[in-house]
Formats: sequence, C-alpha cells, structure tokens
Amino acid sequence: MSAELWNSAARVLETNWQGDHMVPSRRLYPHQWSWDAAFIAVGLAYVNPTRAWRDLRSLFEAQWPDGRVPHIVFDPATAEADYFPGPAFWSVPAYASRPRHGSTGIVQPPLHAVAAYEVYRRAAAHGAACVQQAYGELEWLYPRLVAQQTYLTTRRDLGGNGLASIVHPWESGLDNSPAWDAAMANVPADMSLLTTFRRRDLDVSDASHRPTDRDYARYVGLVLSYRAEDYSDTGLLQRHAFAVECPSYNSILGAAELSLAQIAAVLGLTAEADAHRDRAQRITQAIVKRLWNPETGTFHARDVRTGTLSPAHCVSGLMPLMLPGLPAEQVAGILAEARSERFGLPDETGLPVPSYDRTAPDFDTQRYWRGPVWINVNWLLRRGLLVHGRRDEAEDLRAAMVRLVHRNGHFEYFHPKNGEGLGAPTFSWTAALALDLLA
Ligand code: 9YW
Repeated sequence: MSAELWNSAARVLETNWQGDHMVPSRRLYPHQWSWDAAFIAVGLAYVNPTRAWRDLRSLFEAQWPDGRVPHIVFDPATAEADYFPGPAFWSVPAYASRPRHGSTGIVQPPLHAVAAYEVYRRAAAHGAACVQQAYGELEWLYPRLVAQQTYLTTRRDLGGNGLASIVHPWESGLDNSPAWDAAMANVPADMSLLTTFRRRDLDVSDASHRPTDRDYARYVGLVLSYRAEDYSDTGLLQRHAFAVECPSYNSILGAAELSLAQIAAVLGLTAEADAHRDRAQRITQAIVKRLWNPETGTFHARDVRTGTLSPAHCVSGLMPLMLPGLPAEQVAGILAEARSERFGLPDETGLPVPSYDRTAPDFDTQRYWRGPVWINVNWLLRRGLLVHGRRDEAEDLRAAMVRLVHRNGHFEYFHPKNGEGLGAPTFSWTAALALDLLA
C-alpha cells in the first residue's frame, strides 16, 4: 500500500509543478497560494528539496515592502479569465508588486517558517550538498520570515491584544468556516456586485460544494473595502467590516516563532532564538486569554469589532494544541473536544476529524469548510498531539489519514461520513502531506 500511495503522491507533485512554483490544482487554482506552498514544501522535502526551496523563494520574492506575504502570487502565464478574483481585480499598488507577477493584498496563515525548518531537517537524508543548500536557503529566508511575523504582530494586531486579526475569511485558509458566520452577518452583502464578475470556481466545481453567492458578494465587498485604501492597515478597524482573531491563524503564528527559534539557532543567532521563544509564549498566553471559552472548554474565533466569541465549534478551535506552552487545562479541553462526538478522533469514527462540529444542525457533508475532512488541518492536529506526547492518538490519526487518501485519492477534501473524495482530484497539499505521513 505505501509504495503505491507514495508513487501516486509524487506524481501529483510532478504534474502540478509549474516551472518555478507549484499550483494547488491545475484546473481550480492555477496560481501559487501562500499556505499551500508551506504544506507542499513539507512533502517536496522528501522527493525534491530543490523544488521545495524554489517554491518558497517564489512566494517570498512577492513579499511586500511592509512584510506581508500575499495569499496568491499570480502566474502571468495564466489568463485573467481563468481565475476570479484575478490580478486586475486586486489591483495592488505598484510599490508592492514585484515586476511581472501580480499578487493579492491579503495574507494566509504564516506556516512557512515551520515548513522551512522541516525541509532543512530532512536535508541530511539527501547528502552534504543538500545540507549546504538548505543552510543557504535558510539564510535567505530568515529575515523575510521575521518581516512576515513582524507585519502580522504589529500592523495586524488590530485589537491590541497581542494577536493578529484576519480582515477577510480567505486569510484564514478556512474560507467559509462557520467560525465567521456571526462576524460575516455584519458585513454588507451587496448582491448587485455579483453582476460585475463571473465566479470561475462554479465552472469547474459543483455549486453545492462551494461557498454561496451571498458569501461571494461579501468576500468581494471586503476586498473592495480593503483595496479602497491600497490595503493600508492604518485605522482599518474603524472602516472595515470584518476583523477576527482566529485560533488556528494565531496558533500557526505562535508555532512559526518556535520554528524561527530553531532556524535562528542553526544560523548561530542565539539571542534571536531566545526572543522568538519569548514571542511564542506571549502569543500562546494571548490565545488562552482571548480565545478560550471556559464554558465550552474549547477555543473560538473572536470578532474584534463586537468583542464577542463565535459560538461555533470548528476544527480551528483544536489548533492551539500545536503550541507546547499551552497550559494543561486547555490541552485537556482540546483533547476532550477532539474525542467528543463533535469531532470524533479515528478510534470513534475511523476517519480524520471534520472541519466542523458533526452534531451541529447546519453540519454540511459537502460544503467546503462547513463539514468535510481536510488533510492539512488534520496534519496540524497530529503535530499538536505529538507536541503533547499523545503518541497513540497521533498514530491513529496518521493511519486514518493514510487510509483515507489511499482508498479515495489525493482529493482536496473528503466526505466526513463515507470518506468519498471531493473537490479537486489531484490536490498538491494532500499529496505532499501523504508523503510526510508515509515517511
Ligand atoms: C478559493 C488553494 C486555496 C487554499 C484555501 C482554500 C481555497 C481559495 O483554496 O481557497 O478560491 O476558495 O480554502 O485554504 O489555500 O488551495
């Protein structure tokens, strides 16, 4: 089983390579996506580390002067009509965009430091030249990764509580998660905007799987609002209808500081390594203070504009487990939530955890981040289980992920009851993470 799965995963990464970057999927997503590049690098570390570094470099070459790493870097070889919203719609200021390649003005979870350290860690298996290459790449990336963190922890700390706010659901990577429903209800849905563009995603996938038109009207409206001031973050909270502290986003932000500490240590930067560890601890404390709900015993998204916590139980609430400094009470809470009938770790269901609470009345087995199983967040959850020494549960989750992908293919996401593959069929991060889970 494992050789067959390994080979098919490696083939997906071969097919989706586009010269200097990886596309998530050829038909649906014909550009480079930010957090996809991090998951993809983790898998490429086994089969083609040079491409792992190339992909990360391509992304960071598009970093803005203020440190933000755009959520999509557009491939100039792909026509504007092939993806909506494309570069013309985003229309980012000239100072921000690198020559030839356009980008969006929003960000995605900063998982790249975690990925870079993983690729470095695997280099020794490929010989001395690969270790030397990895060292050089870390030297190039380190200041850029630091600038990315600095942007998120300063310009994007909209609530002033030591956490980064997302200002668009796309920034979370969990686009239409129920975690945003309460905050999105306050975002105007101008349905007339729908006549100004064509949803390219509906040409290539089933409407019942995708965010709704109402969601899209709000998504587009939020881009227009941010774009109106050239994606400036100054005074954003006062003029923008969506600002949320997401537990998953901020857990990745904290995990990135810990990986930066490891990278700094490799580069001989001892004082910097200590500072990164301190920052990780401060982010962990802020997550507990702001996003933990003692009544539900889990983490929820906080709407920075209204100050309220979302009532929804989403997979993002399990992600703080990635942080080694998480206090015992919260570790126990997440483990209970993950085992409960809401999420059901594999010994209950045989499947990895779904993106949303199975017991919720609006749990949807098809619609993207409102129910289906995604491999990337399960991979992060497994990392969290290992961080907290839960080896048996981590192993069960690993085996369930491998079984799911082996039986059903390298799909974008999976039906949370029968495991059927859904969305794009040859999806890069599913393939990349399968390699890591098999290694
Ligand atoms: C979209 C590329 C991206 C992922 C996101 C996922 C989806 C794009 O695809 O968003 O058009 O909806 O939600 O996490 O990075 O794979």
